[in-house]
Amino acid sequence: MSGKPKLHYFNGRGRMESIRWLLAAAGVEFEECFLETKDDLTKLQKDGSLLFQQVPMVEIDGMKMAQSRAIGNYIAAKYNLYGKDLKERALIDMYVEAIIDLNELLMTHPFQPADKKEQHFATIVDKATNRYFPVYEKSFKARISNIPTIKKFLQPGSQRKPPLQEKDVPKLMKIFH
Ligand code: GSN
Repeated sequence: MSGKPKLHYFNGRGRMESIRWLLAAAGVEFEECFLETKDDLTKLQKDGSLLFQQVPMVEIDGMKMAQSRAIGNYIAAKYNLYGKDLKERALIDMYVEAIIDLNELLMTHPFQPADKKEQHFATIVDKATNRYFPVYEKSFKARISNIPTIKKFLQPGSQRKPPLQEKDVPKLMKIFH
């Protein structure tokens, strides 16, 4: 068995993408096991691999970790990406929680019923524009994109995933609903 972390999720961003980014930033190679069908999820649920019967799940350091925040916190702490003191860590937690809030809105958009989609989209635009984006520094994207490990992750051919497309929705509905 290789010592690489093994990520169990579907082949898309969702709640795993920030974990992929963290590992990429830390310069850690990882393997991915993609759920393609409901049976793939059921198999993991039945063999006791999922603490709360949910993915993301990451095999790392002899653990089968569940809960995306817990996984992210573990990787960030392990690779010194979690601040130099409690106050810096608190700041990181605040920025992370805000992005998780926004990501929840984005992730659920493709699954909104047709009559709610337009309003939901308007909410996303409003919250992104007026609540979340102003908080992040203008220079943030340029600075982060220039960290060598991130630069590599942003190149074509990396394990970074594209945004979810409408065409992917039926397959995900079959796996998770
Ligand atoms: O952040 C977390 O890992 C958890 N608080 C939520 C994980 C979650 O909701 N997983 C869904 C798949 S959708 N996205 O990530 C899941 O595994 N559903 C299957 C089920 O039987 O609940």
